[in-house]
Amino acid sequence: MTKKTEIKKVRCNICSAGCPIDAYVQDGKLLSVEGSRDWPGQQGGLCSKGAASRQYVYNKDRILYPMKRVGERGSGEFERISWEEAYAMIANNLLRIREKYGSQSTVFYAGYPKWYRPALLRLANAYGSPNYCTESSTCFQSAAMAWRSIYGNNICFPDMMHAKTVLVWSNNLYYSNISMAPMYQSLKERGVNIISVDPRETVTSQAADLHLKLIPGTDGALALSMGQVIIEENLYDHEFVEKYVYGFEEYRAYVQQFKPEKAAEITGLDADLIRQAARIYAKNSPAAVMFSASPVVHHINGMQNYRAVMCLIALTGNYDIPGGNPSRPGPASPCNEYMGNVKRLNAIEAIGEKEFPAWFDLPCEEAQCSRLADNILEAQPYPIKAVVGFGLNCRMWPEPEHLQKALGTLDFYVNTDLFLSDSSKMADLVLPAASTFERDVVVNGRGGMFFLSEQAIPPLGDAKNDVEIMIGMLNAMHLTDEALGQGYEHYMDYILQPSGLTIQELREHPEGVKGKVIIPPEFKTYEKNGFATPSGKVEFVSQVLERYRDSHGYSGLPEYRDYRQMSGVDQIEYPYILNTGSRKPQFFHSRTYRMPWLANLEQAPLVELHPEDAAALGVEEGEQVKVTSPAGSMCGTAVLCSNGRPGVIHIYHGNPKGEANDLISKDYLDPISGFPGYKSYFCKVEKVVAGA
Ligand SMILES: Nc1nc2c(c(=O)[nH]1)N[C@H]1C(S)=C(S)[C@@H](COP(=O)(O)OP(=O)(O)OC[C@H]3O[C@@H](n4cnc5c(=O)[nH]c(N)nc54)[C@H](O)[C@@H]3O)O[C@H]1N2
Ligand SMILES: Nc1nc2c(c(=O)[nH]1)N[C@H]1C(S)=C(S)[C@@H](COP(=O)(O)OP(=O)(O)OC[C@H]3O[C@@H](n4cnc5c(=O)[nH]c(N)nc54)[C@H](O)[C@@H]3O)O[C@H]1N2
Ligand code: SF4
Ligand SMILES: [Mo]
Repeated sequence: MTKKTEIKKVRCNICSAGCPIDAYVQDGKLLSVEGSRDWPGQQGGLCSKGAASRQYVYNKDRILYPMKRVGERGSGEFERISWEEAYAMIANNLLRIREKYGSQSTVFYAGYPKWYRPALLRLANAYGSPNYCTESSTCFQSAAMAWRSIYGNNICFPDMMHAKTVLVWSNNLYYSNISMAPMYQSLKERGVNIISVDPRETVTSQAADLHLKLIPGTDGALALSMGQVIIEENLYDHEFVEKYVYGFEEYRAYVQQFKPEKAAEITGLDADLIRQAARIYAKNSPAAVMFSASPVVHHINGMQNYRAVMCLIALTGNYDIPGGNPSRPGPASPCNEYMGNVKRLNAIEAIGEKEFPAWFDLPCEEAQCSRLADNILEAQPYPIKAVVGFGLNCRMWPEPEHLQKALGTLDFYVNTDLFLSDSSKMADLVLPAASTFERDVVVNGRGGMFFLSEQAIPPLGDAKNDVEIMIGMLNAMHLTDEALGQGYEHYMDYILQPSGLTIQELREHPEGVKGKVIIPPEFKTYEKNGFATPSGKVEFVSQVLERYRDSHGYSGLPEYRDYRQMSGVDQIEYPYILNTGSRKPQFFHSRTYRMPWLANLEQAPLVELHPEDAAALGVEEGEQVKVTSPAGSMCGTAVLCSNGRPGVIHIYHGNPKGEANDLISKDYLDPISGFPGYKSYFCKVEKVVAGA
């Protein structure tokens, strides 16, 4: 007999916004989804990706069973096995490898999903490996490092609700974080001054009062120039600077090189516009800076560029005040998002430690794995023999085939994913992850609220949630961990402990429960606690970076170095700046290309050209073009876009029909953060002539 339809309360997990979904379920099947009607701001709505959730869950590429490789690596030939066999295979291989090569020879890697990361770190620790790492080697952590090098604490997100001025330093929330749109719109209604720094006109920048449409990757020169204007026009906060800033005199002297006329040459902006932006930001306090996890730091000079931006907050006295950038909650880093703060083992050298030492001193609590492929292929800093991946996909990394090749040489490689991705095909063993509709997960919301994202349907096939799989691995290897050791229910209670709540309470209250407030809502905390930097002050000259001046050429000041000079690329041969990966509403990295509703919106990879460049190349809208960089080439369809700057080519990444990451060199990395220069490499463009 057909049962009646139930509504289950689930959090979408296609991106990290975690929008509340009402899932309509009948007979264990997901019938439809809509944004929770009882959630303010959602009211039935979901973005295109969330609305297509059924195509995510019931996708033909879903991995449904544990499967062991039977064909050649990469052939995609697998044979179904039981969970017992899978766990035994993992335990045998990982314990053998640990015995022979040491615990550091196994790398534990997490892709974009954030919720299971603390558990993976625990698994790595229990095994004894310092090599816990994530895709955050390309996302967020460089901004977090920049922040820590100045302020010592975790990044302070803007208090836009109380700001008079909001400086949106590269963020296109209408595409990348749509749940913030109502709040952003309310800024306009309140008459807040909005300044946007973005090389393109976007929905977000169009709502700004001032748009600084700079050349990508020149953010540091702009920020230093704003600093110069603020000091010259005596608009800075003398009291804060005198009392709390270390290195102000060096900074003051350095910014003299970036008078607006000079910065205008570097950034392609008008000098008066730079002055205007500096004045609006400095004169209309409280002023908040809104950051992004990626575009400013996806350059080989990106970490220092963001440091230059972040110095403006202290310079104008907007640090830790209401309406500025207050030092209060907000998920501090992906790893602290959940309770049970746990530290990475650091007794053994981790991958990335020699090349990117500041990453480890401004502790990112994970290893820097941008060079994972080289680490494997060159046995550096020691042999890497196994990878335990949860959502590892080469598509997001520069020169994806290089990582594929490296994965193919491993002694043992297991990947857990929802889908049989390209990198899953290289594995010896693939494990089926449950989607958000198939698992219970504790969700930590704003203001100390906790929710349960409830399991709406039984897992498809033999799928299990990622943390259950980690628990299975831990037990199979007879390892111990206090949070994971007693099963998944206990794990949920364990991570809830600091909030004083239990999983039972969350089950009884689908509307959410308020937990104990751990960090009180105080401002100007530095008056009591100082700053957790080596000098105890806000460091305009970072002592941590200075440590590596001789060995690595780092500078304590937020020095601007121009990537056009640093790159070593012949810019006569490759005359265009290549900016890859600005978000599109319907795509989420490599994942949503699998969903027909979304993939059908764009049949081919699009290469966005400014009309002036298209005219010079003799290319018309819709024609095929070949884009070539020193690293590789790809073909796509030309789209003429006047919202960007002439001389800059934009391509989205992750498209299986044409991968922008094939164009980015694996060695084109920020020497401080290790982040790839996804947003300012170089290319040439040619029209593809049919039959030629
Ligand atoms: N060219 C270029 N490249 C970029 C960027 C760019 O701007 N330009 N951006 C970079 C940034 S900021 C980021 S964050 C990275 C993202 O890089 P990735 O994390 O690699 O991105 P995804 O493709 O979203 O996810 C990786 C895998 O996780 C799987 N997955 C999804 N949900 C789950 C789950 O619940 N469990 C498990 N086990 N697996 C799951 C997906 O199916 C997918 O195969 O890309 C980076 N790469
Ligand atoms: N739909 C969708 N949403 C996503 C994602 C996705 O793949 N799809 N990915 C998620 C992830 S992992 C991340 S990190 C966030 C990123 O979130 P956002 O930072 O908001 O996303 P982007 O569109 O990459 O970049 C924002 C703006 O930065 C501009 N930009 C590019 N280069 C530069 C530069 O050199 N300087 C400056 N100042 N601006 C620049 C772009 O033109 C763009 O308009 O989005 C998240 N949300
Ligand atoms: S913004 Fe879209 S994809 Fe992200 S959680 Fe919300 S509905 Fe899901
Ligand atoms: Mo990201």
